[in-house]
Amino acid sequence: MRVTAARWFLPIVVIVSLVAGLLIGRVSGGLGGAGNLSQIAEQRGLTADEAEGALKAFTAPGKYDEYVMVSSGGQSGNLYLVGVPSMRLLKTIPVFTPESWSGYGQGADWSEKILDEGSSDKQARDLKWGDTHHPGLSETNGEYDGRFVYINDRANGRIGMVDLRDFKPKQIVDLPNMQTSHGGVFVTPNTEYVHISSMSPTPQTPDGYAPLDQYKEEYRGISSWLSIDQASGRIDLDKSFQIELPPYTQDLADAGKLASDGFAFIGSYNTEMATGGNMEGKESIEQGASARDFDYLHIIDWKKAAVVADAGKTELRNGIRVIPLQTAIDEGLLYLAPEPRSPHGADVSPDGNYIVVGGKLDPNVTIYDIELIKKAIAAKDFEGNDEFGVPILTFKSVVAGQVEVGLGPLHTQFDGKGNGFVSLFLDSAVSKFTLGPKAGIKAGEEFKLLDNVKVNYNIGHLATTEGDTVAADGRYLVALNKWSIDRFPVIGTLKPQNFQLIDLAGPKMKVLADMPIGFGEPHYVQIIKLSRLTSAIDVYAPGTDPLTMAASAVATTAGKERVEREGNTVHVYMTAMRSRFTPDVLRVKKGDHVVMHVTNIEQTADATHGFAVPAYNLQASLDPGEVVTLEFTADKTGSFAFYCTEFCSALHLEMQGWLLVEPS
Ligand code: CUK
Ligand code: CUA
Repeated sequence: MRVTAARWFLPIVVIVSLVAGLLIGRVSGGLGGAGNLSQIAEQRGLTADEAEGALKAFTAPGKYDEYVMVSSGGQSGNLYLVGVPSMRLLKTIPVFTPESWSGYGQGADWSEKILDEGSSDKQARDLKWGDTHHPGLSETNGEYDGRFVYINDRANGRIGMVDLRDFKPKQIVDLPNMQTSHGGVFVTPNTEYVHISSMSPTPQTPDGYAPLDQYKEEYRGISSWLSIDQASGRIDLDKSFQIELPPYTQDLADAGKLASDGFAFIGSYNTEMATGGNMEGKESIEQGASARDFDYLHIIDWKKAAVVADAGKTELRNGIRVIPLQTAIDEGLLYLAPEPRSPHGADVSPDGNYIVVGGKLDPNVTIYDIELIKKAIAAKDFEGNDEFGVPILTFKSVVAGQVEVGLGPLHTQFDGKGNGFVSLFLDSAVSKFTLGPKAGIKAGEEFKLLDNVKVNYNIGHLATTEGDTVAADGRYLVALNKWSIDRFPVIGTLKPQNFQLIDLAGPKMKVLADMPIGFGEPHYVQIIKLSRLTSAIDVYAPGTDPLTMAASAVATTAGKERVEREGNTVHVYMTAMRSRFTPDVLRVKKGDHVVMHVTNIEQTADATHGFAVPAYNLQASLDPGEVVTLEFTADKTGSFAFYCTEFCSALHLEMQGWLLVEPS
């Protein structure tokens, strides 16, 4: 379905020149369809630029976009899939939050299990929300491979895994020893590990409490290396390990690749270790955390750390191996490099040579070179140690260059052609700059500002197509703007977020389209070529348990539907197909425990049925081939209608039945 360049080249040239001609008063006649297009542009009040943008972003009905953007969903606890360049919303994937359409977390066994297991004793409560920030697509040899995506819950210190065969979550892990999870959901280049670090340091005490005046002694940051089972994509905590870090606020992070393979880089702020207390005569955290001119980029040798963990130089802490801070120092796993003023992003270039850091309170991006870092480590070129004894590499020895890009630089992405693109929160802009010679930039051209484009408004992250991989292709950039202010009609006091599509094809960046996001709040996205999503299935094999992706032991086939009673427990083996449930009348006694195994026995793509028993607060969605189990105790008598919630056929409205709970 991809549109070939040849098919588009001529029409685009014709249309663009027509539209341009129209605007200088040359109304074209006698050119059929193309002439009409210029009239349409005129009637709709489009400038030539706008009309061109529309053509560049437009994906015709029935055609597919070249890329799929996997977006975090912020406080919605979800992921969203968006087509690029059309910016059409394709789908919501619930992860940390129940969702009614898919019946996620609304009674179906598999989804309840995921949410329950991800809501462990640590929380001592049923978690039904999350704050998703950073999706991490799985990789092979540093390229997206379309197998899995991982997503953090910044609020509750958790991480979820979505299988890109059926695009449904399979696992939520409540991470031990860290109460928040934020920086660097990234995979290592062959998805050996998924990394996530803490944001707020946590006391590493048995009860998780320590007074704030023991912040330096008891609180610690954590870098988690979660081992991935390659067949299922699941996290195996037994094979995972954590590295204890100083109680700084560890922030965004990225994996080394190619030249820097085996390393990871985590930015940090609040190396001042401010703890607030602004009603107790102390500075607020905001003031305290901004006092120093430098914070620290953390440099972790994760391959060495894995060896150290396997050698047993760890403590078992709440079920996971932890490399204590002193061990990390002694074994040479952890180094710091100064980074200017309250940095946020830390991003590795596609070639792996450069690590770009944006300091929120500094107008420059600072660009580190992995070769210089390795040299400084080998030569013990340290400008000192931090309070915990971690060596600090000499700033001048490890920095390849700085580029003044504008105010409030946050995050950087790349085009694979030697350029970086940095988001400027305060300037509401994106700046394009060159990296150094190791990224293919000619001598004399390195570390230069090339271009700047305004965005609307207050951009947080930005993402380029395949931008986190070794195969960044520099086709499009999406700006993820925090504020939209006046871009859309007044529709209340809570405004949409705004994604803006930016064309990177020419020397000048150009905004092509706005996409208001009416749910929030996305932080980061990754953009994968559609052609890489080769694991995706259209229909489940008959009788599939979505949790295991294997045949379910309780699947039912046509003609094998039955009701089995064992004492007070009633097992119902039900099928769903257009347009009936079999059986469609269920008789139980008050107090019975009812276990319903429902199989959608269809094999036609998109023939999804819903199964809702509103009286018992149950709702499931059954895609073709899927089996779900719903359990409840029939504790109230009554004649309760159940029905299919998905408009599946001409006789969908007839797809209903009765649950009769008779008095006992
Ligand atoms: S953080 Cu949101 S704009 Cu959580 Cu990635 Cu930078
Ligand atoms: Cu099945 Cu409606």
